[in-house]
Amino acid sequence: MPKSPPPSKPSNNKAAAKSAARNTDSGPSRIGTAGDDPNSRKMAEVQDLSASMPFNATKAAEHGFTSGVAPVQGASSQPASRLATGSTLSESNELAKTGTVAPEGVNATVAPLDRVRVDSAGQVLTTNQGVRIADNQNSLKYGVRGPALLEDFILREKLTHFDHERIPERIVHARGSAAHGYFECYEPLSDLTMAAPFQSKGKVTPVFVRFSTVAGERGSKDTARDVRGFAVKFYTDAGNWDLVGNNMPVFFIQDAMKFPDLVHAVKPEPHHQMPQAASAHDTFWDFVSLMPESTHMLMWLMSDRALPRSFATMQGFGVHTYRLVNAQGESVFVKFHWNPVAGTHSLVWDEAVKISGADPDFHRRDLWERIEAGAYPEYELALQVFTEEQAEQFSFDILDATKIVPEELVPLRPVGRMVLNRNPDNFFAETEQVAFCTAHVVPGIDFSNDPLLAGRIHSYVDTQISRLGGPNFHEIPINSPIAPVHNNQRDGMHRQAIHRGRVAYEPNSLGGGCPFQAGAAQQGFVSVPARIRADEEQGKVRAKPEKFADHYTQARLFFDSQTPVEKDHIANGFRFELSKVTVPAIRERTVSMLRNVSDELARKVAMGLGIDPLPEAMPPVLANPAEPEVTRSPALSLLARPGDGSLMGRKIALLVAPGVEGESLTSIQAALVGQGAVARLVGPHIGRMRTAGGDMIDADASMENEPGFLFDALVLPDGEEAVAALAQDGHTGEFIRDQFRHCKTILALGASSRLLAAAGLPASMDKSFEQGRTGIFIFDAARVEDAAKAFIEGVSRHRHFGREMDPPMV
Ligand code: HDE
Repeated sequence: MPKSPPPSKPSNNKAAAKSAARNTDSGPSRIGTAGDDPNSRKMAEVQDLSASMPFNATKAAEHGFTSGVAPVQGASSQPASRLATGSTLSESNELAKTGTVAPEGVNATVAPLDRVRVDSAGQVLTTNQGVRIADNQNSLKYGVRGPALLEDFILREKLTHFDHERIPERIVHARGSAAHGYFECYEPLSDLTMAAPFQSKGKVTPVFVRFSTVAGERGSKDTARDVRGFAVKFYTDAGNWDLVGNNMPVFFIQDAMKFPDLVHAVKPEPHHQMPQAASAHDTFWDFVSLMPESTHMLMWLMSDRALPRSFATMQGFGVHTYRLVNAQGESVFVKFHWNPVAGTHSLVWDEAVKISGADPDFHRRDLWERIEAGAYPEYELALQVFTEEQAEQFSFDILDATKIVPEELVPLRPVGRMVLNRNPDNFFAETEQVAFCTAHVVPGIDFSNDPLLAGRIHSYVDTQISRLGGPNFHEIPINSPIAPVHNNQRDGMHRQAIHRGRVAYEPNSLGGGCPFQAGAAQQGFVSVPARIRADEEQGKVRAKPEKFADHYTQARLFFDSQTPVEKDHIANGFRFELSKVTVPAIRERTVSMLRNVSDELARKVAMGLGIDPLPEAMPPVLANPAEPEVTRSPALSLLARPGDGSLMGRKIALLVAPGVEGESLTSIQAALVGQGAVARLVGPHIGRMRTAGGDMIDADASMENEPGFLFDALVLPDGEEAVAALAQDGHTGEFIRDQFRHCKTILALGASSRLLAAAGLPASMDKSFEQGRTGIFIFDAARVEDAAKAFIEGVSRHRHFGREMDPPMV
């Protein structure tokens, strides 16, 4: 065997080292005495850094189940100085644009939004290249009457940018409104979860919340009958956590495979693109009546839950079962609930239809105005926590998104509150560009095996890539976390981070191993090793667990738990929607499905649709479902959560006309405003008018531009002349009738009680009006203080359904 040559001595020729260090394409076999220049020092330090990691020390830990559940921290090494890891030696040459060297270990693209806020006060107009624009009125032409010139880069930049101002809208939930705020934790939950927002009492985590409808397009009405999205992005210390929920706790389908079918069925029909933002059409009811698992969700959708009064008065739900995981890796199942402090309040259908014409932005406006007025929407977060062993005993499957866990079975545990206290500065930059993803979880939160959730974990990232133009949507300011971001992902459309150094892979020695994997010890995300139970059949399969086939037990639980008024509204919801269906077979199929929920409901719906006799009940898929633990859940009624009764954010109309009694009017207005209500003077037209006492008042709304159904309650003023003028105006009767029909609180002061009768309100109710039993109060103007008290109490009860009639008498 030939002897190997003795190791060669490294050269100590400084000049040679210097020139070797100035090449990017070759180098000496060994690094000897370094030159005293930066190039040689860098070469030597790179060699030392790389040599400090002679092999991949964590390779062995990549194998085996045990290492899989407790990953080790990645190896890293400290360079002698920052020379070794930089991209370029010239980084120390500072310029106005380049700025300084990247601060060590910092990704400056993640920081509070201040880094991208713009205010142009006192500034001159420029192009996007920062060139000052001398004339923003005219294009460049060859002579004042001559042809426009192609060289007009200012005009072309302006038009090109304008041409591309729109981006694709969300495929579902396109219509939405959002606000910033914070989540505050009541008490540490570290026994249950290591999720950052729950680690200490009083811990505050910033949030951005987007509410939405599902079916309508971006410009569609707010008050459609629809599920509302309730998506919360928590900017936690440990990364972004998105809880992308709805205002109903169940969903139409059980498996992601059916989502495109559901959405195709509910969206406007493909041949004529009608109807907009409505489920009341053939394809939706054709699909759901062939999908009996949707029955439970249909109960919610036909109820007033689908017509919230405000985003501030609806609940939110995570829908799926998730997991909480503590630092020991122990996990429990959890359901998330958001409960509004203002209570759950809804519109009625006739009102929602009218509002959508007069103010399609009703919910967006309400959210914006509440926040501007300091009446911040607030919700309590409550958890339902249960173990895997408990879940196995339930009569339903907790992986089935068409099932709830009744509160009577697993009580709600309040854990914190969320306050929305800041409107976005720019709708597009924030509300439109925000990208929620169910895949965004943080250590301490994990998924269950719900097959609907699994599809969502894929879908949201995928949809953002086309909607927001590439894989770097996480760098858009509203989406970037406040937690540090460091990885080896590079490039792609619209990349903003400028990464220092040449390392974009791992493992590496040239970057000292950085960024290195956190491992379990450094709070890296470790999935719960949820094992499939040994007694469950193993193997690849496309099928559902048997309990998923119980389609009606919980639909019945929901219906049976409603108050009589709510039951009527549900029946009317079905009646309306199915009356818009053009194919009788689809109506009948739906009624036959409803027979499995309640014959009372099926009969009412059938009667409203002229279906006689009742069709046979649809054969259930599961003949003998398990006995439910709970058959009545009062918590499922909207009326179970009246809220704090506050008038904050409520809109009240005070009708005025010349000759109105000014004193009682201003006194009642002051009392209402004192309670946080928005009490507006609504006249035959806007503008100033003289009161009976000779003072001037200014109506800021008119019965034409703000019709009665836009208000939560109505005050009719005293003053003979004003009442006479109002009685002459056809709008007054409509205003009062809508308030009456929608069961809102009405106060008539002094002379204005005449207007009630003139509007056609039933005289038989006079007695109860006087007693305020039906939410209609008649007071002498001299008793304005008593009147205000009674009226405020009436408004805080939201609606007075005692006077509701179907069909309406007025
Ligand atoms: Fe969504 N859903 N979804 N969804 N969803 C989207 O993501 C999807 C589901 C929900 O304000 C999309 O960014 C699939 C249930 C909300 O920006 C898309 C499935 C629940 C929002 C998508 C579901 C939701 C979305 C469209 C079945 C209640 C609005 C744009 C497997 C828990 C978020 C986007 C916002 C938006 C997919 C079912 C709630 C296409 C595949 C169940 C609140 O990725």
